[in-house]
Amino acid sequence: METTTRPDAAGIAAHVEAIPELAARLGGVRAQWDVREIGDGNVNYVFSVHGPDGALCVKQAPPFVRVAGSSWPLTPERARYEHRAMREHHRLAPDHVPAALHYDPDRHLQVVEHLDGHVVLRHALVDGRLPADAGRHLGAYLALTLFHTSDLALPAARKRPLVAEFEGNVEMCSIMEDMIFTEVYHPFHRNQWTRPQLDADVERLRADTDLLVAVARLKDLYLTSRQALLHGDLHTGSVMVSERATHVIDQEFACFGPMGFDVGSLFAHLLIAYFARDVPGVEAETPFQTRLLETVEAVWDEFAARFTDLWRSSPTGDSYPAAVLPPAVLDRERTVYLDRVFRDSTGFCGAEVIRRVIGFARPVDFTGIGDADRRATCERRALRLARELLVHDQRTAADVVAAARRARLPHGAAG
Ligand code: SR1
Ligand code: MG
Repeated sequence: METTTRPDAAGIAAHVEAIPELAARLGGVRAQWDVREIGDGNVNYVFSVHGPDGALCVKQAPPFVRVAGSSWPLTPERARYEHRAMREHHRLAPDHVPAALHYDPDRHLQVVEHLDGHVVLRHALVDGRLPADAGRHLGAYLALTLFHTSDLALPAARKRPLVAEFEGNVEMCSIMEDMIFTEVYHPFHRNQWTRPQLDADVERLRADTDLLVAVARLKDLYLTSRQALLHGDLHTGSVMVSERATHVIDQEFACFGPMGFDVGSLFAHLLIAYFARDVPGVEAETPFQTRLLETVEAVWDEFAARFTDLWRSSPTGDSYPAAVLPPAVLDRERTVYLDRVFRDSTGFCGAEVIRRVIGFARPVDFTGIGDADRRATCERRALRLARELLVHDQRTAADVVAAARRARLPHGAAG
């Protein structure tokens, strides 16, 4: 059954009621259930259902992009890939990915564990709140999901069929291919930026050959790499946090691709939050901004440490065979491998920042700044960092932090 209209609370409750295991989780009877639409993402409808004994989250994919309606058709099959990736990532990182409980292929509807007491990380950041362990949790999540779906952990005979499963997520991947790496670099009807303040910045960026080449190389990497099973859209709106826990949701863009795509996207949105808190003329970084930069470092440090440990303790894949590589050489190669992931991450971070400033799906961190001049100053600084990350290789997370701080320094009258 195709979903061509907006699902309603009664339909969601009826669906849940028909599945005894789900109804039992809620307890009571349907008339006692409280169904609310809670989704604020661009793509799908999301509801919470609370009963006397528990709660569930229900997500339905219409055959179009939610915020655009029927003017932008999109395969509802994305729900199948999301469900499949969520199951895989939950198995690998159960503390950081909710359990996928049910999938209805006809309605393109999934039911997942309700995350009690959580809020969307982006909303928390806009409110000036950042749970102390979120960076460490996200680094662990990235290490577990990316390592265990790579050739370092999976023998080729298991990895190839898994890659093949996700190769079908063509429409979602092509959104990323077009939106991040191409559309923003030429006139396209969905592009938007703070006008007229950033007009000259956009023109300059589109004429910047070094930057265009760097972005083209990243597009090639996204298209050709099958390094690990990615979340595929890891921004701060895809992360739910409570004071103690961190969970990653919304895996509909999942595909095999370069690890740096996930790591870099997360960096990008932490850095967007960092620049969004700037007040022109005030040079000092606020303590909250410092914490955001520390979080970028915490994500990378935890990721690199956990990834290295996993590689040492569970080298169960077919790449880098221990049978032929002496231990000291293998140890050095671990560093080389992570250096490459880091370089890819900073590049993808730059590309993601640019598309979020001048493309579709601009983040509320920036759009929520009512004063257009102030917003443009914040966004211009973010663009400045993005160029630096794309055109000059950064070696460490501390280098990225230093580059972010430099991007805030006044550059002429424009700020
Ligand atoms: C249909 S495109 C919607 C955009 O918002 C999502 O979060 C993705 O990032 C995508 O680019
Ligand atoms: Mg999303």
